[in-house]
Amino acid sequence: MRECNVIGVGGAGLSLARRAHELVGGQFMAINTDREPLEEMPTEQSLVIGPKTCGGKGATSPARGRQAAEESLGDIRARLPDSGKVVLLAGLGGGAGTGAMPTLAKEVIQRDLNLLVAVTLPFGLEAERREAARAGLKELEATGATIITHDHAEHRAGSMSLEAALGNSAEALAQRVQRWIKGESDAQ
Ligand SMILES: Nc1nc2c(ncn2[C@@H]2O[C@H](COP(=O)(O)OP(=O)(O)OP(=O)(O)O)[C@@H](O)[C@H]2O)c(=O)[nH]1
Ligand SMILES: [Mg+2]
Repeated sequence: MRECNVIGVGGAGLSLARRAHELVGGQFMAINTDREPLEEMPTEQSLVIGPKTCGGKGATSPARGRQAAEESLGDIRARLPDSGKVVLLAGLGGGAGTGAMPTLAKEVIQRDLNLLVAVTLPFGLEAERREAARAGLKELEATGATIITHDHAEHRAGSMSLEAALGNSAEALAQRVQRWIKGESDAQ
């Protein structure tokens, strides 16, 4: 079987991808506008996008995340895998993950690789972020990619700490990614 490529995008995407990669193995790649969190990733396959647009910091809005991906399209094309299954993970609602994911998904689809997009949706408290996430999700749907979502607003009980909720979402998505890789997923 061809290897699987697990790719995290944006701050939350990195932690989600890290957990998924622990479970499914294969190649791990990390993409972000923010340089610092990338340096802590256990992979040499990390890519800072939009150094001019974001100056090595967070994108802060999806528009700037998208611009970062466009600025670095050459690097993205050179670094994305050209064989194997691909899983793209991000927490929707921020700048880098939400803005860059559609560009990345389109590039993978153009390579004719089997793609899964796995994303979290923001907590109910994050109203502005929920709006940004909804728009981002629509854009991802338009690429035709297979998408699985984990909605923090649905899964976080009132008493649950933020840390626990984030851990749960990483675990839940990792397990669904694993089922997809094994061909047992109903996501399509
Ligand atoms: N599962 C999980 N979700 C997170 C984590 N941190 C943030 N989130 C969620 O992911 C959304 C996006 O946050 P980030 O990933 O930090 O944003 P980003 O893509 O890095 O965007 P910028 O920092 O603006 O460039 C947030 O609104 C939260 O809902 C995390 O550690 N784990
Ligand atoms: Mg960030």
